[in-house]
Amino acid sequence: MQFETESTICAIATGTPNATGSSGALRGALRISGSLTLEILRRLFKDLDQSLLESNHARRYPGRIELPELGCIAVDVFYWPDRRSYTGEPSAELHLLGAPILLEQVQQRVLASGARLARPGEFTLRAFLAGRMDLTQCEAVLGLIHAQGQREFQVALTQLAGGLATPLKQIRQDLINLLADLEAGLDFVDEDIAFVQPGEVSGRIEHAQRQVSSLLEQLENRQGQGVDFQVAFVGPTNAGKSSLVNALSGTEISIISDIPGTTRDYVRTKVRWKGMQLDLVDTAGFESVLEPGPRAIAQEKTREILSDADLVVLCNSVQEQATSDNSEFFRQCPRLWGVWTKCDLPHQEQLHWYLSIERSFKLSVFSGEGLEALRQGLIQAIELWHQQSVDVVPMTGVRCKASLSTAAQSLTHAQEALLDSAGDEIVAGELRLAIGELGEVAGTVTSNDVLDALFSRFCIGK
Ligand SMILES: Nc1nc2c(ncn2[C@@H]2O[C@H](COP(=O)(O)OP(=O)(O)OP(=O)(O)O)[C@@H](O)[C@H]2O)c(=O)[nH]1
Ligand SMILES: [Mg+2]
Repeated sequence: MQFETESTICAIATGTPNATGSSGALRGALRISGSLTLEILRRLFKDLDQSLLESNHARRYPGRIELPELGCIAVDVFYWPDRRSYTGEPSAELHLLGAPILLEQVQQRVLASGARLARPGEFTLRAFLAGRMDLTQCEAVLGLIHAQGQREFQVALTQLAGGLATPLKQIRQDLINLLADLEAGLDFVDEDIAFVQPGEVSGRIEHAQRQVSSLLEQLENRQGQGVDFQVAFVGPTNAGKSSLVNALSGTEISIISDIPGTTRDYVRTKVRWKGMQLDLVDTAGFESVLEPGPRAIAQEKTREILSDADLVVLCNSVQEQATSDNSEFFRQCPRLWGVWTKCDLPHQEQLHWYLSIERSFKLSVFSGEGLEALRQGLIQAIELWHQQSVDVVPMTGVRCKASLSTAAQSLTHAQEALLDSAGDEIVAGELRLAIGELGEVAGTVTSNDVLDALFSRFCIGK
């Protein structure tokens, strides 16, 4: 991709099969951006009030445009004369009926008036090059375009508002200040003037280290890689695990029978609650299997699922006494809830878990009792999970982690250099590397490869 920003670009932004994948929308928009925007508007809309067009504010005009064979059509013209536009340069949007034939004909007129067709992502690229957005925000725009569901949309919106960029910029700025202090000291080394004491340098680097590793830790959380919250349903055979997963997901994905050991391979179902996606994983019931074979492998799989899950739900029938037999299974699971199943059947008043259980529910998939309480409990758990992490669109997550790890390494080297009294030049060199890496995340320092990789994923018109 060439970063040519001289020409005025135009593209249909919505309302056509290309842009939306649908066969047209009620309203369509055509975007124009570049220095010729005003001139193009003048050529297209002879009836436009020139004094309004020359105003310094963003304006909206009811225009009319004559199209061959189609006649005169109404067009709403939005015009941004200055840097307040999305791209940071004079821009306009023409809003009209979403019929593809109309949009294409208007686009032809715009092209004939001096614009060229925009490349994918070129509007957002211009916004980036004009300093209107940092790279994480450009990726957020891409995240918004591709968001599947409310949750992904929300993550992208938060990122667009500067969610990740704000703490990163602060860490980077602190390090730049520290570097400036060190470099000032280097200039006056012969006079033996220190602008900052070694103990203070170490403290300031340590502060940055803590912040970088906290960001990294939060990004390590699987949300950054687009992995959903995993809930594993485990327990003795015949406890009603598959029935519960089917009931929660509203599917019949798992086979149910009264023969113990019906589920062998684990079964994963995706559900979306309150716009948040999660995985419900049904597993093979606990059995003691002595000889090798599929049943033993199924037990091993259950163990793996259990240690990978974000939340484990141990199911036990109210008619069976819970036992501590499998307590070693739970050693690695991060959170354990308990569900007493089949509560429609006669059972004792007092039910007792042998394991330490964070939350306990009693339910029946036959009567429906308790099902909604469990569902609400799970929703709360996922909401909390999302709140506890810096959530970023997957693309930013991958890019960011690589840069943060390198920055963390440089900061460690800087600390080691301080300990070894290797000299301020060495410490400054490491700080410069860390600052560069942190700058790459926000796009303060970028290579064309990164920009190419990012903007080629956009659609035309964005
Ligand atoms: N009365 C009653 N029976 C239930 C309930 N839930 C499940 N069952 C029955 O219990 C039996 C076992 O149910 P499953 O869901 O297959 O149990 P499971 O835990 O998946 O069993 P495995 O796959 O063998 O580990 C079936 O006959 C279900 O119809 C319930 O809420 N009440
Ligand atoms: Mg089952």
